[in-house]
Amino acid sequence: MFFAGMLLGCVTFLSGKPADTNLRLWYTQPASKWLESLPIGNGSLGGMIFGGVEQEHIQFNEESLITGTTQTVGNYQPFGDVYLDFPGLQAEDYARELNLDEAVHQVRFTSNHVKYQRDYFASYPDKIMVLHLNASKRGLISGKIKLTDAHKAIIKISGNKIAASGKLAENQMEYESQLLVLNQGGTFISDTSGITIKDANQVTILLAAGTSFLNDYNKDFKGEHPHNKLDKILTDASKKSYAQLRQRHVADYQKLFKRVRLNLGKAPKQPTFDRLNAHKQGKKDPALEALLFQYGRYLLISSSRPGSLPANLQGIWNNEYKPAWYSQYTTNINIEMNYWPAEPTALSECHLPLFDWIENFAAVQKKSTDPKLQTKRGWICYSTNNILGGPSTWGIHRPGSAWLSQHFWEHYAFTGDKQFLKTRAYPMLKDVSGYWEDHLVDSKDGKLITPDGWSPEHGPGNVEGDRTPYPGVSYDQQIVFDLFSNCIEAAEELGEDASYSKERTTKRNRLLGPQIGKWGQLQEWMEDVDLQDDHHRHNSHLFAVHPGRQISPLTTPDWAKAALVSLNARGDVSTGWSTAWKINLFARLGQGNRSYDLIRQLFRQCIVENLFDTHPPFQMDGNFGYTAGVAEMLLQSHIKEENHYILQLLPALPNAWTNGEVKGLRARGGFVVDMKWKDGRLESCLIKSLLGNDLQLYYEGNTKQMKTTTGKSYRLNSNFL
Ligand code: FUC
Repeated sequence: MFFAGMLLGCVTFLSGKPADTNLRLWYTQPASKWLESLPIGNGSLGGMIFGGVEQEHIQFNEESLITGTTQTVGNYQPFGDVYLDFPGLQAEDYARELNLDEAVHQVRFTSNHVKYQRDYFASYPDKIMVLHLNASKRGLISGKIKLTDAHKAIIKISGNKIAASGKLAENQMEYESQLLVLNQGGTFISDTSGITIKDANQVTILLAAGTSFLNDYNKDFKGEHPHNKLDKILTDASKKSYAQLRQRHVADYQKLFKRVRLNLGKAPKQPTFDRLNAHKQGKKDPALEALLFQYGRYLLISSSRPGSLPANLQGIWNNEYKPAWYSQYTTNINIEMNYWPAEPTALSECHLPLFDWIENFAAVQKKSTDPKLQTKRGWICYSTNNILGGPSTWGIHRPGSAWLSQHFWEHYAFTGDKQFLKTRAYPMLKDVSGYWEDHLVDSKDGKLITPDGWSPEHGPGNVEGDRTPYPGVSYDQQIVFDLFSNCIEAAEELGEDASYSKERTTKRNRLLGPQIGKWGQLQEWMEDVDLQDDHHRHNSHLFAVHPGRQISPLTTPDWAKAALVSLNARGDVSTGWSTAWKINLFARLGQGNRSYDLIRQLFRQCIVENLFDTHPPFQMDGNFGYTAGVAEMLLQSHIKEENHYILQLLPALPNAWTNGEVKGLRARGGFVVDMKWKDGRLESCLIKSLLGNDLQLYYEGNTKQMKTTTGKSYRLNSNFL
C-alpha cells in the first residue's frame, strides 16, 4: 500500500456553483449513449464524458490514431476508455454540465448527505486531460480507476500509474496512453485490474496519449515512440497543483473564447435537453441559438490548436472503428466548413493547423505516382483524404486544392499577416493557379472552361454520385474564379508579379461566368438542364455566393436573384452541414428570415442531445457551419471596393432576434466589431481598427466611408449614416 508522494496543495474546490446559464449545457441524468455524453478537448486529446455516478466513463481519442497510410485512407480510431467505479453511491440532486465559459465539465450530486463534485478538462498548455474528484466531507472518496485500450495494447500498472502501449496492425503506428492517479488523503493500492483508492479527500487523475505519427511530410510522418514524451508530460503536470492546472487551462482557453460574446436573450432555467425538445416543437429560445453558436467556437478551440492536426469530420471525437466516411478530411465541403467560423469569430489561431496539413498534403499529392494525380504545375487531390495525405480513391476532386487554398487568402484578409501572405499564402495560391492555367480549355464561344468538371456530388438529372466529367460545370468555374481573384489580390498586396497577374486577370475575365437559366435559376451545369425538383444536399453551384464572393446582392444583383431562386428550389430539408451551408447562403443573399427558417430546421432535424449536429450519424462540420452562419447573419465583409472592405452591419438579422448584442466579431481588413440592436434596428456599433485600413460601412442601403488609425476605436450610434 502506498501514499501518493507529490501533491496537489490543499485546494478545496467544491463550489457547486452552476455556470452562467447562457453558456452551459446542462443535464439532469448521466448520458445513456455516446451522443448524450459531452465533449472536452485540447486540440489533440479529446474525451466524451458520460457523467455516471457509480461508474463514470470517459471515452477518449487522440487526433493521430488512424489505420491509414499515404496510400490508403484508413479510419480514424477510438483510443481507449477511463472507468471510475464508485459502487454504492446514490445520486440525489444530480447535474452534469459543460461550462463553455471555462471549458470545464462538471458532475455534481449528493449521496448520503455528502456532496460530490467531479471536474474534468483537457488542457492545451499542459497537454493532458485532468479529472478531479472531490467531496464535501474528508475521507469519502473510495473507488477503482481503470484504463482500457480500444485495440490490443499491453497494459502495465505500477504504483499510481497505468500505461497502455501498442501498435496498430494495419500501419504499424505505435501508440500509448498513460494515466496517473494523485490522491490527497487516504491510500491507494494497484493490481492488474486498476488502481483502488480508499478514503481519499480528493483525487486528481491525469491522462495523456500519443502516437508515433509526426506531422511532417519531410520525415515521412514518422516520429518517435510516444512513451518518453508522455512520461515527461505527466511528470511536468504532476508537479503542478490541481488549482494551477485548472487556472492555466482556463486562462489559456478564455484568451480565445472570451473574444466573442453573443446575447440574444436570457436562457430559461431548464435543462438543455428540455430546451432542445421545446425548440424542436417550435418554442422560441434565442438563447439556445446563441448557445449553439458559442458551442461551435468551443468545439473548434477544443479540436484545433496550433501544432495539432485540423479538426476532422467528427472534430476529434469518435468511438467507432469504422466511422462514417472514415472520420477524416473530405475536401468538397466538409473540411473547409470546419474552418468557416475560425476568422469571423476571432479564432484565427485555430485556423493554423489547416495550413500545416494542406502544405504536407500538397507535398504528398505532388509526389504521388497515381496517374490521376499527375499535373504539370500545382496539384490536385481526391475527395477524401487522411492526416498523411492518403486518399480514398472514390473520386478525383480537381478543384479541391483551389478551395483549400482559399483559406490561406482568408487568413490574410482577416489578419493582414504579410509574412504569412508572402511565405505561405501566395506560394500556395500561385502554385494551384498554375494547375488551372494549364488545365482550362477554350469553349466554342471563346470562354475558358474546365473540360472535365463535377458538381459534387451528383450529375445532371440529379443522379447521386454520378462522376461523369462535364465541361464548364459552375462549381469548377466559380472556384477557379475565386482562386484567380485571391491570387491576383495577393500579388498586388505583395507588390509582386505584376505582369503575371495581368495575364491571370485576363484569363479570369475570360472564364465562363455564372449563367441564368430558363426558370430563373443560377445554372449548375454549362447547359440549361437544372431540374426544379433537384433537392441534392450539396449547393455546389452556389459557391460563388458563399464561401466565394463572386456573387452578391450589392455587386451582381441579377446573379444574386438567380442564386436565390436556385437556393429556394433546393428545399429546406437536408442533412446537417447542408442545412448549415444554407444558413450562410441565405445570409449572404440578405435573407435573414430565410436563414432563420434554416436555423429552426437545423435544430428540428439535425441537433441531437449533446448538441452535436448530425449528418447521420454525426458530423461536426454542421456545428461549425452553423456558427459561421450566425456570424454571417450579423456581419459580412467579403466585398472589397478599391482599397477597402465593405462592412455590412446586421445584413441578415431575422425578425426572431428582435433585440440583441454581439461583441468581438472580426471583419476582413482587420476590424473588431461590436453591435447592439433594438426592435430589429441597429442601435450602436463600436469598431476597433487593428490595422489602420480604410473601410466602408453598409447598413440597410446606406453607406459611410471611414479612414481609421491602427489601435483606435470608433463608436457610432444609429444616426451615423
Ligand atoms: C461528402 C458528402 C457526404 C458526407 C461526406 C463526408 O461526400 O456528400 O454527404 O458529408 O462528404
